[in-house]
Amino acid sequence: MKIPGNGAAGPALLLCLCAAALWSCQKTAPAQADQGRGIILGFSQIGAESAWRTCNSRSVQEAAAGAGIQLLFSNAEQKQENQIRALRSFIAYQVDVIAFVPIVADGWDNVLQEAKDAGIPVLVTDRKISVKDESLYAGFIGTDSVEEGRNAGRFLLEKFRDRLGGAEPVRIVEISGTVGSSPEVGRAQGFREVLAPYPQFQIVYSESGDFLRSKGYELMRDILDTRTDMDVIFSHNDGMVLGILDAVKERGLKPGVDVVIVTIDAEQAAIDALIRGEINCVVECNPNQGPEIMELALVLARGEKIERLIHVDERVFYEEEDLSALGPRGY
Ligand code: GYE
Repeated sequence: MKIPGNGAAGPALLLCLCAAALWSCQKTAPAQADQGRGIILGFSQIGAESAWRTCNSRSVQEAAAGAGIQLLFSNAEQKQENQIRALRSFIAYQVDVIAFVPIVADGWDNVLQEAKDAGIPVLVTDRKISVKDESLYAGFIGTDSVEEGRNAGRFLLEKFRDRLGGAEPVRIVEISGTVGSSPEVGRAQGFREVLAPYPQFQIVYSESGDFLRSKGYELMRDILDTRTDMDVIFSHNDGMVLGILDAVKERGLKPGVDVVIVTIDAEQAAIDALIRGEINCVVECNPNQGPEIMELALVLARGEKIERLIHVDERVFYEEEDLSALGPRGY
């Protein structure tokens, strides 16, 4: 699996007392100016694999600055071992709260036990984890990947309603996200759940593109070398779909017309392609989680409990929808 790094240096633990950023991806105002004075939050981010992720990092940094929370921001450059090292350094530093985006769902039990033993509350953000003891973390805030997958499936039910009950198959190529990550698992699950009652929907090929545009392009170019017998391409994120669009066009095919394209995230570039008719449906995944993360961090820093599961708001964008009033996406 080829994973680009974010630079030659090792994962940097940056003391990030972020000044007001020049540009913002946040739609909500930063939480409670100055309420966070004296609070230190250790945040372990996955890396910068997509525009979505960059926006997610910016949202966290801007919201921390707005709340006056001292943020120790660590970039794991796509490696779980770097994230575990970052969490250990937060524990050694005795931060008030730890928050992190788990690159994959498994493998967190030991380090979270260490945080618990040190009395540091942990907030899981964006991606979900699977641990033996649920008390190892305080709660989760992030996106509902299963519902996103369902929404992608529901669009296809509507798009191909004429074929429901008929004999003609709807052949689907799925390009999925990072293997073992909760969005990869959840999106695949929700998608299949909705389509399962209708046997004409057939997933004829499924491969991970690791949420990377470059991988999406390479995979689709290779797939189109051997087969064009597909009605739908379902991409687990917009980054990959942008590469997929390039590969499809290189073959002289019209994306959105010759093959139906469904994707998840709702980056500006994907919305633009939807408006151009090259994508048929974009399921939103909301990266602007910073303000809520800061509010939850303040509660945890006071030693109080938070809700176990919080999903952020998301919607779906469809072809032929009037999106002229839609503001800039910011990512
Ligand atoms: O869809 C993708 C990213 O974890 C939900 O990660 C997130 C996913 C998002 O890089 O673009």
